[in-house]
Amino acid sequence: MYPTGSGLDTARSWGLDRVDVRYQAEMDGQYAWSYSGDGVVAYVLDSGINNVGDLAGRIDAHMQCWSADASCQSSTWGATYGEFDVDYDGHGTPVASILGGSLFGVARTVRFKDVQIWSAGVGQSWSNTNNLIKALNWVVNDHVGRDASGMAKSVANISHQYPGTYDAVDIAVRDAVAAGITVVVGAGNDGVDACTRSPARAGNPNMIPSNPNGFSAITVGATNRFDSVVTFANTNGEPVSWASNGGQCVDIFAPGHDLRATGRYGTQITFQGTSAATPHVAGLAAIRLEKYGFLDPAAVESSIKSWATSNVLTNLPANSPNLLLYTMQPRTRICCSY
Ligand SMILES: [Ca+2]
Ligand SMILES: [Ca+2]
Repeated sequence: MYPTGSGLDTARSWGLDRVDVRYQAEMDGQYAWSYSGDGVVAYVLDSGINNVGDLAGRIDAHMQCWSADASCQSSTWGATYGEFDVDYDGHGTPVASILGGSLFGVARTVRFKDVQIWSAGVGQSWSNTNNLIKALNWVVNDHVGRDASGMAKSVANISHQYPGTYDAVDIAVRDAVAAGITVVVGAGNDGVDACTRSPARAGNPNMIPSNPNGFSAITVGATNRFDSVVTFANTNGEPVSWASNGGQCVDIFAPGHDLRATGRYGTQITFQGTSAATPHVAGLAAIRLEKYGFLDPAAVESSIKSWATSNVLTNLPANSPNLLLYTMQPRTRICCSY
């Protein structure tokens, strides 16, 4: 039903067109991939994923983590909690679509688990860090439950930020990484140093409390179609009302401005922000996990960063890495007809 293995498709968003090549001049209007995230579970900690568009039939669990319950609750999409039980906000659906949708996604055969940390404004309070912590705890248990040896292939996408730093949030990220889950986090859209935000700062192992083993997330900033980091001063003829966070808690940049994805009603929408950049990287993490069978999160991160395109970005915030996501994977042909 969905493409597997390698493939080539019209790039329905400039971000897909950009990440499969090294340089602007090579953009050809297409997106090519040699792995699609087979066998990988993508946990999307967000406003929910609707079973629509290029995500239909791809979601294997639906967890509600925004109520006052001590732990996340399994629920039936659209039924258990009524209108709150779907992606009412319209954020999580395009995030998932960019990560792995069959039309707009980077990793087109990944399976999803929808871990809803807010809905229709419920639980989205900036002071409410408990939902994300509950969600990460559930993800760790589910990941371990899939393979007691800790070798399940898992990526968690968190396109969500709080307006300050919260030790408990970053410690929960640390514990998920320690369990073997590659955690990918948005840098945030405030135009500030990402080290002043949680969980964005968890991209830098030195910013996570009690972290002797140096675990960290992969924190992602956002670029536009001209390979400029999105800043308030950015021109290029495209208005911006937000700016990517930057600094030494950011690991890598990816397309995050004026993108296309499946929206909550199943139709194509425009979507942007570091929320949109992050799932591009999470998609590549899924591709890496398929390609190598299993990698621990540190190996996934180092492979993505060492394979990234260096020194093509402009308007880089101070102390940020000049690294742009590059997804194309060399693939050894297993058989004989060329
Ligand atoms: Ca391309
Ligand atoms: Ca990192």
